[in-house]
Amino acid sequence: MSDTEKAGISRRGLLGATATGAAVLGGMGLPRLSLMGGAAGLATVAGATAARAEGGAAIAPGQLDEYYGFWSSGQSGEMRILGIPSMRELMRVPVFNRCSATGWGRTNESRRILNESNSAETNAYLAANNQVVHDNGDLHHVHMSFTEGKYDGKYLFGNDKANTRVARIRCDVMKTDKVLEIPNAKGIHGMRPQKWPASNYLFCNGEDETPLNNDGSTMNDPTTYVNIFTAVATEEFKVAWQVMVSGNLDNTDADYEGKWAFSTSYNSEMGMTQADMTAAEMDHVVVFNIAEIEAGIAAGDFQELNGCKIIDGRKGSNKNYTRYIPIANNPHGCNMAPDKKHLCIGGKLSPTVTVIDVTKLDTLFTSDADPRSVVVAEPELGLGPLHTAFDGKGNAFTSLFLDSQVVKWNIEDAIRAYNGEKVDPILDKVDVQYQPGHLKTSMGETLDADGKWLVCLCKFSKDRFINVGPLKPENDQLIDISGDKMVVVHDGPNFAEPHDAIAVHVSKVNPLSVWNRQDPMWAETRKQAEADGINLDDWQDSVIRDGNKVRVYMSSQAPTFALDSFTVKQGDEVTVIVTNLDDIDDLTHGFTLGNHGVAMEIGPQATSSVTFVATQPGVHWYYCQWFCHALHMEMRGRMLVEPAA
Ligand code: K7E
Ligand code: CUA
Ligand code: CA
Repeated sequence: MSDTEKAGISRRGLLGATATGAAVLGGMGLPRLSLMGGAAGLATVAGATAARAEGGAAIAPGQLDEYYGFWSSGQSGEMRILGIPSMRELMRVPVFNRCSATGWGRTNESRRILNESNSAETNAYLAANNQVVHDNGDLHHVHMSFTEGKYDGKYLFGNDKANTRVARIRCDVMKTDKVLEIPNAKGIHGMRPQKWPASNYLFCNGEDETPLNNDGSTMNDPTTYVNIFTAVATEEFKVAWQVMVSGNLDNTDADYEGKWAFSTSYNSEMGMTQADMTAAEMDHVVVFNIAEIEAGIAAGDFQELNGCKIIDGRKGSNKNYTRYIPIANNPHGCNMAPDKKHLCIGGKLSPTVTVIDVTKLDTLFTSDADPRSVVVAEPELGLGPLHTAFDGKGNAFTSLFLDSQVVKWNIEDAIRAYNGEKVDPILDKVDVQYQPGHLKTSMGETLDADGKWLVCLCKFSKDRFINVGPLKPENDQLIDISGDKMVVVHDGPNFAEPHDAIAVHVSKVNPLSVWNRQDPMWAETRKQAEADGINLDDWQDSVIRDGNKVRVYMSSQAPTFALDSFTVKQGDEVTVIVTNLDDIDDLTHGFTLGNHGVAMEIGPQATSSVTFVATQPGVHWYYCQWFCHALHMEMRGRMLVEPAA
């Protein structure tokens, strides 16, 4: 038994014998505070509410937020977690991006997830371009899974408009566990989980038109182009079915009865130039009839392409799969109100929001009713209406991109005005800084909408912050909507580029602090370890040679790696497998190998692995890059690479 091993075992024994790891750690080096105690936590949430009542967004040091804000990050490709109302950034969760800190996109575990569903074309492209994963993503929308119209705290989902993917994030560990490249579609933009009875489907809009068989045999004839709407089965995270539609697909939402999904289309013209895309006076919303589509699939009324069942829901297909409701030129946002009845479509080029009564939609499938007969209001709200959010009290909040405002309006008043009554549905307008896109209310896309806060994601921060060069931050503003008048209470600079966010009450989410040793994330790695006769749950300091493949197993416990050196030969393919045996809240280690572009996070009780070819003979130090202990600097060791003969 090596000295290191002895040290490790005795340290583990010490920690295991102590009820509060935090106290032990404090004694060993860094002082650590536990801020998450049950009673203390509740008290500070109450404190946050008190601060809001006083009209401020301030959350004092040591106080906790009342809501998790799950933010998209657009072209940064990650998901971010902010606290609301403090607007403090709490965490970044890599999804489609690569992450220097955590090794997402570099570790074997993350590469398995990122590449699991790649098409043959994607794999060929990556190989030809010396890439192992796509390096980017464009994550516009984050939504949580629902049970009966309410957040269930199980999963978050995100889209990748750039590379036609969707991803699932586990809320228990706040890590991405599934990535799906969607065949046949191009450019997944709008994305929403089903709300009722549960999020069995994730609805995904294909924004970009291409020939269905996109193999180059036809390219310049847009009449052969189609767009694809996809339902992903959320547990298996596989395509359940697809629908071919007329016109492109922008944003989407689902109703509270599990009957419908809806998508806006700004290019019903199937134009290939901007002039052509804005030529028609009316575009449309597509209504998807879920039960009819399921029946059509069951009855075999589909074509199969790239492993997906595609139903024809185009205009003129004379089937009950879809209906097309005309909407003024180039609509954008698509938001279902928590009154279970009203769907709000942002006009964008039209100053209106179109309100559709979804309880009338059956008539469009059972009669020759005019598709516009389901429109019950169309208030003129201002210039550039994009997205709408709700307070659960009958009011709606719409972002006005061109006016740089948020407008609060009443849905029932808008309906009365549409019916000819003299009533102004607009209740309030507030200036925002500057040119807002999405906006979200606390719990507002669920039956628990509570009308407390609104987050407005401005595309420009114009004059709001000191100049940081030609590239400026965006500005996420927090608005108090608890009173009659909206009050902007916070400016939150943010990096490229949040499109959407949701505000989820802390009672809905309950992440772990320490990983479960049996987590499926490293099941493959565990299998290999078993084959090598290694117990990943125990102290490991083994180097296994398998031809020119070398597997280096080392556990870690603050502040040591089980191996303070290991030896390989130049040209070996080396896999380093690190298990963090510390089982203490907030005790993350890392493994960074100097001059090899290798770094990874290993959370408490987690296993992580990374593979590389040792091409450079000589001495290379590895170290823990996560500050974990007073002796964190000393948590390092050497890889000795013997020159090839
Ligand atoms: Cu309006 Cu991609 Cu939801 Cu941007 S989208 S704002
Ligand atoms: Cu372990 Cu720093
Ligand atoms: Ca158009």
